[in-house]
Amino acid sequence: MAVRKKAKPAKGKAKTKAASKKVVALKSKKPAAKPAAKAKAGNGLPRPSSKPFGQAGKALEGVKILDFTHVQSGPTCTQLLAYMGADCIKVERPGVGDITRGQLRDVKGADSLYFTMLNANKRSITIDSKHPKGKDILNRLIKHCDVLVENFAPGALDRMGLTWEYIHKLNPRMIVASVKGFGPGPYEDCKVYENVAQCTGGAASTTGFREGPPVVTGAQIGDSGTGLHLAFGIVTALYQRNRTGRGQKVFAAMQDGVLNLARVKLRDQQRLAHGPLTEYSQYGEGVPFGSAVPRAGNDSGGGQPGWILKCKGWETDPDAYIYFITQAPVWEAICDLIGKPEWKTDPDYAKPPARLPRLKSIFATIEEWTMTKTKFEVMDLCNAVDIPVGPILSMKEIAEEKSLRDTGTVVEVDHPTRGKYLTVGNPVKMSDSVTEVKRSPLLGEHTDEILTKVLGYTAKEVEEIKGSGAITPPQKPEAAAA
Ligand code: CAO
Repeated sequence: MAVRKKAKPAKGKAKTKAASKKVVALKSKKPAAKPAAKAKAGNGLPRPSSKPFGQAGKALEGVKILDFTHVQSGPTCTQLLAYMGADCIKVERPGVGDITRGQLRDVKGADSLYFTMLNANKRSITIDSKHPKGKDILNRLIKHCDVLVENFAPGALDRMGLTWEYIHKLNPRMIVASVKGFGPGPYEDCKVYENVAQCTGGAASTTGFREGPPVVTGAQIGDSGTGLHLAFGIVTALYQRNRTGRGQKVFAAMQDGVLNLARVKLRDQQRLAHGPLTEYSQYGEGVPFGSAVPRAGNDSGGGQPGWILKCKGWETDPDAYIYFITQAPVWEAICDLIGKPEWKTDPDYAKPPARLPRLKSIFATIEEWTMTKTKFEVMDLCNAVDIPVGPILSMKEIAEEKSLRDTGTVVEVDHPTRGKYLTVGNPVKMSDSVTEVKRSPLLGEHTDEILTKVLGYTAKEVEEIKGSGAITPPQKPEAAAA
């Protein structure tokens, strides 16, 4: 343990007197400087809180987000920031709101699960951003907030008059964060949805089976994946702002986000120039490689071969499967478990390079064993000897999994119009910033509250705003007006 040295006492009376005179003189000129040792000890940070962990506020408490997002990529980002304690003010078009409120509806008249599961812990205000009074409200919000997050089609924010120059002039501290489909280049003006990003980011061409067409994944790596990237960018921009005092643009293209998640395939593309990809089962089957990374079915993306194997009940249960990894250090344990102890010393099986051309038959043999057990029995038996395996869990099993409920990863929330529903809580757990999931807001639920309590409008001004049409749906249907 480090022992702090005590300051040496000054020698003799005279020295003490002189020193105290010096201090008085300093005090009369300017405030006493903080003792250097103290400032250094904290690296300029406040003293460690004495409050118990989890009770010192949330990580992003005090951060105000002007949430101009819709559909999935942007809302994923702002929901994560809200989970971390940011005040997310979601701006929605009067009468319409985020288009997903009405998409894939399962309960008549209630916001869809698509919306409710992406907009927890936020407040909703309706503003027509193209109405002059709506623009005034937005100006106030821009001055009030720290971050504007948006994922409109390219150019839409500019068409609202909210260019970077305009926002930056109004609030030089504001961070303006955007998701778009593509970065600058030939496709920068394109509108993009999830699967477009999966296809253009390299995921689809490398997913699926060699003999079949490209396949998109169920995980929303284009939307939610890019939302995650953007959230990371925003938090780091907030951190940099502490030093520079100014905001900046934060941009995440969905193509880039998907490519970042598919980077092992760009790795393989470059390896291909130096010979076949020996861990792909195609190699063992003697099928030559082309010029681009092929689809690899359920081959493992890493150096430890793996495959999905049938388990007991597969004939009737579409999810009675397990992912089995033949990790080299536990090869002998695998041989013992599946009743093939002779493979431990057989030169055709004992070492990883010898196994590579035989992976198909090796997995077929392991499958003969897994088919005699349920996926959970295989999981238990394998984990007992450190063999990494993954049972294929259905969404039903995940929804019912107690441990996910206990950790707050799957949360049940109550909603005034739809009743109870499940959502995914904060997947990141922090010891000093505990997430409580609050239901998504109704359309415009917090309009009055934000106008008066956040932006300081008087009751009279709010009435005027209401009468102006800036926060209410248009009186006549658009078609009739045209
Ligand atoms: N008041 C007034 N107008 C509003 C408004 C408000 N509060 N909120 C939105 N609008 C307007 C926009 O200004 C835009 O009008 P203009 O085209 O006249 O400028 C209009 O609504 C439509 O916005 P949009 O083009 O973004 O919406 P869309 O449904 O046509 O396209 C999407 C949706 C997702 C394809 C597009 O927004 C996009 O490409 N976004 C970037 C990539 C992205 O995030 N994709 C992920 C989507 S999730 O799969």
